[in-house]
Order: sequence, then structure tokens, then C-alpha cells
Amino acid sequence: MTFRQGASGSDLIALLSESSGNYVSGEYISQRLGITRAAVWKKIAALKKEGYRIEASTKKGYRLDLSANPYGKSAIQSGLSTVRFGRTLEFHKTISSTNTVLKQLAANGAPEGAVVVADSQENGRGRLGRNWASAPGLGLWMSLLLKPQLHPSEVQTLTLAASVAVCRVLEPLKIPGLGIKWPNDIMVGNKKVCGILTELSAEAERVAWVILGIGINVNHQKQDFPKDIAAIATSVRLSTQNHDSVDRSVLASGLINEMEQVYDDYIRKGSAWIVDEWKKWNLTLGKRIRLLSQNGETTAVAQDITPDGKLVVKRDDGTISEILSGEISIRSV
Ligand code: BT5
Repeated sequence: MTFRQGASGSDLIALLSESSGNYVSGEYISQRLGITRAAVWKKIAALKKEGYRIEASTKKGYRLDLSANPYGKSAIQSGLSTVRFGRTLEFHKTISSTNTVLKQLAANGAPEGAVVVADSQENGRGRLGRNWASAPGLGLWMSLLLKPQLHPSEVQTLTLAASVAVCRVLEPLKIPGLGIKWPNDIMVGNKKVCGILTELSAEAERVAWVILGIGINVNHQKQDFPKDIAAIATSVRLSTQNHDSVDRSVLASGLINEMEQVYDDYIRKGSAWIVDEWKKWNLTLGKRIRLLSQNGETTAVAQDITPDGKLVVKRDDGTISEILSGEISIRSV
């Protein structure tokens, strides 16, 4: 691995990890990273503060205890293979909401690909003012800033792109029944494992920025969910066959890597491509569903997704219409 000028904490973690838990001399680190021995020492002290267990020996150098990888900025960034996404990244132990904080950063000119991750959210938000349970130590609560050249009406397709990225990053875990319920719920069977909150700032014809807020329940056990959602929520850990806990840093960097890939492909290939990708994971199309709106409830069959991400439904009275996310909630019959 080669390191860029102005090496970061995550570069140092990557270098120490390369040696599989053996000592690495201070001199070697300073040469590889192109920084002074004093700067190495400073970075080691900062990493220890983040929670890394690093042993220091005057003769042998530094050794990282790989079994105690803390969840944090350096651990996440050391797993990135991206060019832009996650290179600007804030990690907070506790935060109001990652979307709210990233919105402030966006207003202050944060670049596309900026990410905010928190271990817990005090005011985690769902759509339409709903609450998102975000307890510490258990989930991946993350927001990503995008600045696409899109019309505001096309932004819905970015939510589809985010759902595809989530499914792809979870795919190697071989979770039976993993899929997407239109538009933004990642489900395992009929339980929700991940929700996505898309927020945007736009002028009449052009998007200024979009924030994709992604919440994945990762290591929750059944008793970790609040009572009101215990029956409808699940976690990655509860859904895998071995029920092993999952390293949230690895999941976070994997998701950021996947998001950059999917987003860049989407920009190159267009929205019809992302709709096709989305359909591979779809749990909604072809099913009978209930449509819940302020005007009441009707039943319909979910027929298709339009290139701009609307759901095409055929109601029982034969009328066909396209619905926008946010207008109507859908439930299985
Ligand atoms: C969503 O809303 O599914 C979007 C959730 C987005 C959360 C992320 S976390 C990082 C970022 N920062 C934020 O503040 N938000 C984003 P919606 O479709 O409205 O679903 C909300 C409903 O899901 C609630 O009314 C509950 O019924 C249920 N719910 C709440 N917390 C849950 C959880 N942890 N797991 C599963 N379901 C939950």
C-alpha cells in the first residue's frame, strides 16, 4: 500500500494492521508515511484516545491489538477504497441526528461524499417526522452528502440507489429473505433491518445537495429494540445463520465503498439502470398491497417502477396510477 502526503490516523492503522499484530518500528512508520518520529508519536497518542490498544516499546516500536478494533473514524477510513466518498468523515459518539449535522456541514460547503457517522442518535429521524430508534453500540447510523446534477423530481432514484448499495453490502452475509420494500425499506422477510431518509435542498430546477441518511440495525438482539417496534424490526445479526456479531467499521466502510460505486455507475448509465438493479432486490412488485393515505385505504397490485422511481399500481377498480414516495404508505395484504 502507498500512502498520500499528510498521512492520517487511518493510514497509520492500515500500516500497523499490515504487520498482523507484530511490532513495527517508529523509524519504519515515519519513512513509510513520510512524517517525523515526533509526528508518529502524536498520531499514536491520538489513536489511543480513539480507543485503539497500541503497545509501545522503546526498542521494538508499536504494536496494534487487532482484536480490539474500536468503532470510529480511523477504523472506518482504513477500510475505504473510494476516491471521494468518506474522505471527509466525522464520527460522533452521540449526536442529535447524522442527517441534521450533515445538513449543517453542507450549508458550510462540505464536499460531495462527506459522511457523518454516529454510535448513537438522540433524535434519529424517520420520514414524515417519525422517530428512528438509534441506541448506542448496536447500529450503523450514517449520512452521506451528494451534489448530483439532477432535477428535484429525480431525487427519488437516489433512494433506490442507496437501497441497492445496502443490499449489496449485506449480500455476502447470505441473509435469507433480504430485499427492498418500495421505496426505502430494507427487509428481512417482513421485518425491517434498515431505513433510508432522503433529504434535499433545491432551487426550482436544480438540486443543490441531497443527504442520504441510512440506518442499519446491526448487532441488536431481540430485547434491544423498543417495545413498539420489537415485532416489526430485526437486525443483521439476528438474520444471519450463525448470529455472529458484525464489525460496524467494516460494514460502514463497505457501505461507503458500495455507495460510491453505485452512484458513479448511476450517473454514467442513467436511472433506468438503477431501477433494473433495484428490481433484482424487490419484494414489492407483483404483490397485492394496501395503499394507506389520508383519504383512507385501498387495495391494489404493485406493477412496476417508473424510471424516476415512482410505483405503478393497479387498483382493484382497474385504475392505474403512479405514486410518489411520501404520498402513500404501503402494506402487504
Ligand atoms: C425510515 O423512516 O425508515 C428512515 C430511517 C432513517 C434512519 C437514518 S439513521 C441515520 C440518519 N439520521 C437520521 O436521523 N435518520 C437517518 P420511516 O420509513 O418513516 O420509518 C420509521 C418507522 O420505522 C418508525 O415509525 C417505526 O415504526 C420504525 N422504526 C423506528 N426505528 C426503527 C429501527 N431502528 N428499526 C426498524 N424500524 C424502526
